[in-house]
Amino acid sequence: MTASLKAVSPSSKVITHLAHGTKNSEFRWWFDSFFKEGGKTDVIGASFYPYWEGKPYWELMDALSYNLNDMASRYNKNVMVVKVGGHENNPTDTYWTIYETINIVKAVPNGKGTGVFYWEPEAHSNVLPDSYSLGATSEVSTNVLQYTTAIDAFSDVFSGSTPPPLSEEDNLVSNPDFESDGATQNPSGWTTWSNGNDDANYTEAGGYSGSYRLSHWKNKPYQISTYQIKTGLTNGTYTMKAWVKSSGGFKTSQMYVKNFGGTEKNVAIPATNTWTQITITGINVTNGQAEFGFWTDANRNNWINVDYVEFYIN
Ligand SMILES: [Ca+2]
Repeated sequence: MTASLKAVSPSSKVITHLAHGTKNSEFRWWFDSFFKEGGKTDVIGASFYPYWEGKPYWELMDALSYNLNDMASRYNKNVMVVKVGGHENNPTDTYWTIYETINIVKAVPNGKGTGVFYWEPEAHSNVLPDSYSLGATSEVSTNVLQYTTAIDAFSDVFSGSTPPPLSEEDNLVSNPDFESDGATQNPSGWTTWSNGNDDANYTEAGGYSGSYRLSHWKNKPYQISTYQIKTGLTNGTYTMKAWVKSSGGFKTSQMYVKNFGGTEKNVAIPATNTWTQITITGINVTNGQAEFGFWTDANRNNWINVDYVEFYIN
């Protein structure tokens, strides 16, 4: 096969590709036999899918790096990750999978790491007959797709100009992206307090990242707090961030953190139709815990949207 390709296109590179890019023993077993039997290839390709491996990407990076470095040196070949991807509903995780994968390929010695391809980033499970869900899009309306922030990793990793989102490994918020349950009242990982208006607290389509967002809304006045209490924290200085939109017009509408050993800190949720990131810095935790969340004291039909919440130690 290689010989016939080179006959018609001498400059074309031949890639020989195996799945399970973290499994060095499989790669050695296959390529040892391949080269022993006279096989020829220009590039050794690997797939990398933490989702299919059933593990978070950060537990697999060392194994991927080891295998790519070994393939490059053992056979003196260029290597590529020819298929990478993550679940469409978890763009932050996918962002970091791509970002770290590119860094690992760049670090293969002697310039032998030559590329990273996302396999079918344009896909979405709602529009494909096989429901393939490892694309990098969200469905903004029926059959209309938009790339998620996951794909930004391809430019960010080289420009370094955009601070990447926090990795899930470091973010202490449970269900930070409101993707865990689909559209529901009282999303998992979060606790709700209300004045008898729990139905004003729900997730729905239209996320800043992924498919879903948290919303507060009701066609009558309501009070809602959607919050988490974290214990067992290392004492130190923390930061909280979230992406928000709001109708404005509230009596009170804010992101807050309290019960961390200091005076409550909060920031108002601005009236805007554009996703806007708000931040609370300098949260000095001295008692090993914190409560953080979103508090609204609403007039009729006031609304907020919230997505991708971060709480992390500096
Ligand atoms: Ca989301």
